[in-house]
Amino acid sequence: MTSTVFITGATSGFGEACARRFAEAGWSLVLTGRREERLQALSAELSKQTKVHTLTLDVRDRAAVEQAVEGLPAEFAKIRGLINNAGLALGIDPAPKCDLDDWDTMIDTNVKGLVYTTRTLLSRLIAYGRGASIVNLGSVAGNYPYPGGNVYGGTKAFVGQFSLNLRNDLIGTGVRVTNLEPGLCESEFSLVRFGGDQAKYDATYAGAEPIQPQDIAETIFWIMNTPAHVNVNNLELMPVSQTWAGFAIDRSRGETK
Ligand code: NDP
Ligand code: 8X3
Repeated sequence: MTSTVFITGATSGFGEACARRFAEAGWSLVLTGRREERLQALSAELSKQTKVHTLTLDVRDRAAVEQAVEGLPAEFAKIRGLINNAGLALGIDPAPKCDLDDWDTMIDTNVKGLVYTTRTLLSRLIAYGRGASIVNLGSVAGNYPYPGGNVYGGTKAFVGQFSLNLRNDLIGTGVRVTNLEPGLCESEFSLVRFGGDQAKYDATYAGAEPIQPQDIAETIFWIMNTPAHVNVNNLELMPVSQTWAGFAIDRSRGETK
């Protein structure tokens, strides 16, 4: 029987790379994102390899998510894999300088969008049962604080705890849940974060040999194809070039006795 994977945010980066990786292995694809043209182009390309269904939607729109899933054609209705990938960071300013609208957008997308998609697809994943998987895109930003990480890191910490709690609730169903936590990866993520500033994008990755979307796709493909009795709970990935900085210390108080 053909397996079907539902990928949110398939119009670039990890989601697009996952679409290619799963198509290569013959999985049917349900691809979602807001940019219709990109979805159509990817669909036209991958339809030569496998069955593809596209859903142009904004994961923040709960009704749109529910209607899209309800209206899935019969041949895409049985879902084995859900990749909750759609997400973004906006800005890297310290909290007092942040735009509250940006915080809203990150919470609405990374937290609420992921929750809407998960809840709406759960019955289909449970119906698939043994061998089904959910992979949620968390981040190292959910594990470690960094300057300017504020709400973005908070949303990814939510993804981590939600993933663990979901595992508990799905015991006995056969559905696996993984929180995948990448570090520095090269994708449009940084263009989005820096408002399209190409120089900041280039500086982010310069000389660092960051993880590529294909590396993430290969990892997700592996997670979803581990034996059905195995659950990868959390998996954190960083490029070899990335480690941790030390604690920050405020020395503005001058000499102490
Ligand atoms: P990209 O910017 O390349 O891709 C993000 C995808 O999310 C796009 O396809 C975009 O599609 C989609 N998306 C964003 N907002 C919405 C929305 N409201 N509704 C539907 N789709 C949306 O970034 P990455 O591939 O790098 O990131 C994917 C995920 O991985 C994100 O959750 C990110 O937080 C996480 N991550 C990224 C890391 C990195 O360094 N790159 C590291 C760790 C985690 P469209 O604009 O067409 O809607
Ligand atoms: C993306 C990785 O370090 O830019 O989630 O927050 S980081």
